Amino acid sequence: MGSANKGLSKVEVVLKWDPSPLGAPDHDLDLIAGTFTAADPHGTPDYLVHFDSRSPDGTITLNRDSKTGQGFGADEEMTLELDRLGEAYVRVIVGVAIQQGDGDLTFAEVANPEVSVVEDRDELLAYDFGETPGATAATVAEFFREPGGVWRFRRAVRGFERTDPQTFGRRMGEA
Ligand SMILES: [Ca+2]
Repeated sequence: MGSANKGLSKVEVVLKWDPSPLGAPDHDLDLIAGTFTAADPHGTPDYLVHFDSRSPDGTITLNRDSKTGQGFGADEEMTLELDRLGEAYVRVIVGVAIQQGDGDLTFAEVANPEVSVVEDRDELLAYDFGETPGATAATVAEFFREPGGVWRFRRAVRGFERTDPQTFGRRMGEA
């Protein structure tokens, strides 16, 4: 049976960006995952996973986080073990939010933001935020459970303008 029939099991999400110019305030981007149950698949997330919030059952893990984008390779990295999620969960949305100071910091103002979604060696998504330059947060990926039980991926790019990370976390199910 090919992987197309098997569905997704363990997925990695990687976020990279370059630091702000010398002397400018740090650019802090956050990977955020929201989980949704069949009772409310597009409403308020059942729980969120980000730098300050862990998955209660350990199925979604933020392995690496950054407040500056400094260093080589991944700045933030998240693992989603979709096949271990409880039966109640039917949908997971992954997005990226920019921490806001004064005013609205958008993806167009951040140097080289890039997010990718990979399972084994298969790249499911590579996105450079070129479609959402004026947004301060954006959903990028949707995982959903089919009636048969297998998990599928769907690209789900949607920008949220003038939205702080907390508000984005509450609204990301609208994507
Ligand atoms: Ca961060």
